[in-house]
Amino acid sequence: MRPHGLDTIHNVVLLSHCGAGKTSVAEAILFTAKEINRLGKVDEGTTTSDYDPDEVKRKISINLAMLPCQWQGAKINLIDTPGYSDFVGEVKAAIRVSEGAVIVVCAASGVEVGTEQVWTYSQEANLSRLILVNKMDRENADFYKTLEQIQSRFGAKCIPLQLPVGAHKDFQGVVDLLTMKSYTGSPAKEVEIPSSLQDQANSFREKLVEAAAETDDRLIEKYLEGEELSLEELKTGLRQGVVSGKIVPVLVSSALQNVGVGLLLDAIHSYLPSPKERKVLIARDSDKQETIEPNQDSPLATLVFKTSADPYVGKLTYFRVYTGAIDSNSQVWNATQGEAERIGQLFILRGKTQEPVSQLGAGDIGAVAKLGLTNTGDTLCSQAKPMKIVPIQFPKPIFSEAVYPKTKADLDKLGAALSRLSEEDPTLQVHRDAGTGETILSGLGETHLEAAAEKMLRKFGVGVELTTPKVPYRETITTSANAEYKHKKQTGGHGQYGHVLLELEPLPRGSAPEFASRIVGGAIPRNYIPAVEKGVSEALHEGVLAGYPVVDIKTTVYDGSFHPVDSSEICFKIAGAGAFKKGLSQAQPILIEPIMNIKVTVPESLTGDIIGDLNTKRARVQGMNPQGDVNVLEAQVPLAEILRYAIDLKSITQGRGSYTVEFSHYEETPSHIAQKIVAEKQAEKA
Ligand SMILES: Nc1nc2c(ncn2[C@@H]2O[C@H](COP(=O)(O)OP(=O)(O)OP(=O)(O)O)[C@@H](O)[C@H]2O)c(=O)[nH]1
Ligand SMILES: [Mg+2]
Repeated sequence: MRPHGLDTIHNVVLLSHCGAGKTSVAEAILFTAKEINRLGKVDEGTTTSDYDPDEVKRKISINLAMLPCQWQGAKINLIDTPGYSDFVGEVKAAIRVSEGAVIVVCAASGVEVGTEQVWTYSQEANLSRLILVNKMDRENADFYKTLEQIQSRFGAKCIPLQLPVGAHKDFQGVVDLLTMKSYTGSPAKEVEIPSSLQDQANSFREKLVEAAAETDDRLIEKYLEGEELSLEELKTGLRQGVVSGKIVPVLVSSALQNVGVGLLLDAIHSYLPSPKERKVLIARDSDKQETIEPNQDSPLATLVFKTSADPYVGKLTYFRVYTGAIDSNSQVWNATQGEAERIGQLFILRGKTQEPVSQLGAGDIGAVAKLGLTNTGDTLCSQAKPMKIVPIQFPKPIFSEAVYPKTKADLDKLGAALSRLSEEDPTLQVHRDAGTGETILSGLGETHLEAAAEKMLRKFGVGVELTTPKVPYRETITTSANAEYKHKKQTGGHGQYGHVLLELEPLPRGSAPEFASRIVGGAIPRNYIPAVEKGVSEALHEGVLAGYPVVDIKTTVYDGSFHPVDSSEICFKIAGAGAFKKGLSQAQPILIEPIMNIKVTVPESLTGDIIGDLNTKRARVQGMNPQGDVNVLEAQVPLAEILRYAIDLKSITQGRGSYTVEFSHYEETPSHIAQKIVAEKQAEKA
């Protein structure tokens, strides 16, 4: 492959609702561009893009995949992404390194939830777009109905560039409204437009010509004077419209039959922008951003957008070059970490295959193996001119499960495997819950965590079980109490003696534990006071109700007695713990539970259902802010009620809702629920 410059590359992300056909379209593109000589199928697990064993098994895409091809002298870096919402982290990464997007819509299902979501993401990222109405060969495929949905949701700027010839079993090809030719069969043959389609084609062409003319003063003048615009002029106008986002052409295909794919490649090449037409976003200080022009001859700046564990080469780092060029076997500066990094052999990736290259220039995308300190989101640049490219905004985890290793051998490898997993996938997080002692894996949904567990077994050989996490309840007291404990034993020679009186007082929620001494006159010698405190702080680990840690208490030792021979530190520790436990039982102990702040974003029409559901979850709705045609609900809700909210919300809204959640504070658990928890704990103990 000859090296490509800034203006002969297109970085194009494929986006859609799950299953609209992105991976199949990508496969047909590679086949049409002669990068592969056999057209693989998702259903047979033979596509270039879905090569990961988990993808083959599930017949869905899980990871983004790089699928470069050559077309008419240009290099098209196609990036296939997963449609399933649990894997949106991959989508965000792919969008960040693209200038253009092809949004695939299924001709039978029309515009779906995921279509609207990727439309919004690509709009936020300012990507130039094409829409591809795919699966025209399917039963129930309806181009005109789908077009109507597209235009009503996304606006009249979505204009057909093509019309289908036939549909379902009779789908034969497409009419190109610019050249007014038909292209049917695979490989495509140019034929005349069927007479039955002629009027339709004329009227849609008129709309396309008008839109193309409107992008340019000179063209619109000519158009309004009734002059015919040349094909070149139309293409130029159309290109301006697409690059600026004023026009989104709608195309037609059947990926399975490889129909319409050559014209799609033509459109990507002709209308989607090159890296040269997009500025580079640089982060100056903590939150100041500025843009610079991309330039092949400037100092190097590349953004790392993905890290994966490859079975053969180890850690594989995907990056996009924004300015300058990067060489194999060189040294670069990791500006994010502030350290130098050695670069070995550079690769171009095509699915799972890696082609070695000596250099990658501005605008291009590649990978390198075995980097030591570089993470996703880092900028690799020249040490002489360090800069940081604005990193990718990944969604925060919302769904958690507890991870239990299956065997002792799994336990030993668990920590390392989990940290590599979260290093690979920035939408996964791991932490140990100090309250419950569980290892918690958090991500974007149930499927996301299941896939992570499968990956852990396959790549790192660690078998785990995932379960709903325990709620980190706490215990505290509601009134003050005094308690006395005397530890006294006479066994043969030396006896044991410690005697302590404690006062327990409740503190406000979220306080640090306090301990004080009011001993005067040496009722307990001063050197034994730390032992009393130690006894109390050990007793804090386990409450008297259900054995949860005890919090928000001030303990004061105010009296006691000692024995000149039999007293010891250990005796006062035992007495301190004993008095504290007694005090807890007397001070009307309660169970408290974590309350979360939750923000749910849902379509207007589903707001009532969401509030209804939240009410059954003991939530307090605190605010409702309409934003466009969605509502953002803010509520406080006990963690115990929303452990599986990702699943509930998906089923209530068919995937139209999203939420974020964070810890707020602890509150008393209602007594009927607390009683149940205490009873369960006691049964567990017995
Ligand atoms: N009839 C028909 N089926 C298609 C076409 N394109 C894709 N399919 C089928 O639709 C299903 C999903 O196709 P994929 O290519 O995996 O879709 P995707 O958008 O990559 O799916 P995700 O990656 O899971 O979001 C598979 O069974 C394909 O064989 C098409 O043009 N016609
Ligand atoms: Mg796919």
